[in-house]
Amino acid sequence: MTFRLALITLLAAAPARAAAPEPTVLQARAFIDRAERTLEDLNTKDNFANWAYATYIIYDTEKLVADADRAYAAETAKLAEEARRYEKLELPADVRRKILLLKLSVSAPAPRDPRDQKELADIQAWLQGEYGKGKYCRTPQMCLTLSDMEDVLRDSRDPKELLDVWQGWRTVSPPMRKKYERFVELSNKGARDLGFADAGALWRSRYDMPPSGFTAELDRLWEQLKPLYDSLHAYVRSRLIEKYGAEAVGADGLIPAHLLGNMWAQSWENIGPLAAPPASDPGYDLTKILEGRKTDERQMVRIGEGFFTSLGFDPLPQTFWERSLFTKPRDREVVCHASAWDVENSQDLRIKMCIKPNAEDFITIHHELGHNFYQRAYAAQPFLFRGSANDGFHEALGDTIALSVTPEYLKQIGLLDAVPGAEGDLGLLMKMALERVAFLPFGLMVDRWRWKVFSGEVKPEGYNKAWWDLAAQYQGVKPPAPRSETDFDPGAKYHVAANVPYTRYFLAHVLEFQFYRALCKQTGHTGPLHRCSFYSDKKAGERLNKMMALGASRPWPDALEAMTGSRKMDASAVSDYFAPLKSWLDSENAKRKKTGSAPY
Ligand code: X8Z
Ligand code: ZN
Repeated sequence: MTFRLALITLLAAAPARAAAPEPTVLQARAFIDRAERTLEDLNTKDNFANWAYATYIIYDTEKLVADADRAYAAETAKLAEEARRYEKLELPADVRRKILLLKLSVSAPAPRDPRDQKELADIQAWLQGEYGKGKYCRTPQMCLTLSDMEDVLRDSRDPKELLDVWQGWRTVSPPMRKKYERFVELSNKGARDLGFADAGALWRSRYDMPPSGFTAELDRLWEQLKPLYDSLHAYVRSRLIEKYGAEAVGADGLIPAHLLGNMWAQSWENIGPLAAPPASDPGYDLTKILEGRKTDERQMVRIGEGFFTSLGFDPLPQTFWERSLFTKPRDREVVCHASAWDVENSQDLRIKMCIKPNAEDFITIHHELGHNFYQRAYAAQPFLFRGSANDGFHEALGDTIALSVTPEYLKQIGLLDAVPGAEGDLGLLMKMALERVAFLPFGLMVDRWRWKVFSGEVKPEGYNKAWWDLAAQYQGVKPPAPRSETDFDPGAKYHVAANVPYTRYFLAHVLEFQFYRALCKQTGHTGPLHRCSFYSDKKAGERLNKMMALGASRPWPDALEAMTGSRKMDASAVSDYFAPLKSWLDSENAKRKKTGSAPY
């Protein structure tokens, strides 16, 4: 800052010189072409470093990743600043859009000062590593990884044991707190250097509309969805009271976070048997089927790939099978959180995931492969357009495919002998609601928290309280043990530690139902929406491909229109899908209220 001021004074004192000539449109295009070439090269290097770190966390890979991240973010910030010269020109639409995407592309934008740049990249790499290595040691000899603790939450119904691992995992994050505080300061500095109010404002500017319009869109969608979530929440809560007792659950209308089968209470499919509607058994359990057939990790991925090839997509390249990480290595630290990679513009696609042979991971495999097939579909786009229409689209693709994993589909591929009749519908819908409806408010609250943190509305001394206030407000969930500001529970969630924006998952959970409904309509499906599978429908594949091939070249409403005929995100497809469950939940909840068995 001092340096810049000094420079201005110097210029003012210098004799008048001819003003720099106005740049031309031709120069603007040459500039952005060059920027893309430079960034593509740095991005590939950064990808190699990140892969090495995420699959082998040691001091050296941490340093390599910090340096590669820093180089990429610094170059992006420098180019974004240079691009300002051209912004006043009457630019062709593609050049203008690329300049915009350039400015928005880095989630923790680099500040101007090189020392700040290094500090920011160092903190980011460190936080990721802490999360990946995190363990809870009951005794010095008995340490549990996140993966071990997730097993407990999935399978145990002993509240003491559940509480122990819930608290145990959250011992990993308090050391992150101070660094996170500094991380917020530095990313805000970078965002301000680019002309945004703070880093949260930059994130909210990624949706082809003014940021305030975007938050209003989120509110509108949540209003559409909230009644369904509330019905599910009330029913699940009353079933938990039946299981664990009124005292264990409490009388405040909230659900203790350790009873929902998931470390973050973000999706509840693992308590399926506890919440299943009586007398509506779909008659199969995918986890048991996979276990029974001894389906291994690679085979699970092959089945997922099979869905995509049935739609007409090419099989994944040989290198995918050679370079991906499918299982948790025994001899080294890795970041187990699932991710999909495009290391060298679609020539080197990979996934990294510590797969377990269960239904939850089977679905996540489809999610990850959706990323890879998206990446391949837009590979011919110029670098800055290699992304999805908005980040929700990328997250929605694989989930759309997974909605087609119906009993009918499982029978077609030989995993299931008999398809349940209509009597299994409620059970099927409940499973899906526990997975996807339960997720919705969590998908919103994570970034509501971060936006407040970035804007300064929530200060470091209120980090943890603000997190749980939002969990209560949106999810109706509460911590099962007293929390304080010595804790840092947000850091126990991967996307906070790794600085991955989260609203994308909320959007995805709306978009995937919209995509699915449109594709099902096209296949001529009749009957309840949730029984539709577009497996092996080449026309569905073509339509998906057409949307994905656009990459980020057009504003997202264009891509949505190509896919669904509508230019608006719309939660009515979610309501359509779950309509029979919603009426059943409402009548059950009314009955329980009347008999006093559900204290709301
Ligand atoms: O992080 C993921 C994917 C990778 S993009 C596994 N998801 C969110 C999460 O795990 O919190 C998918 C659903 C939400
Ligand atoms: Zn994803």
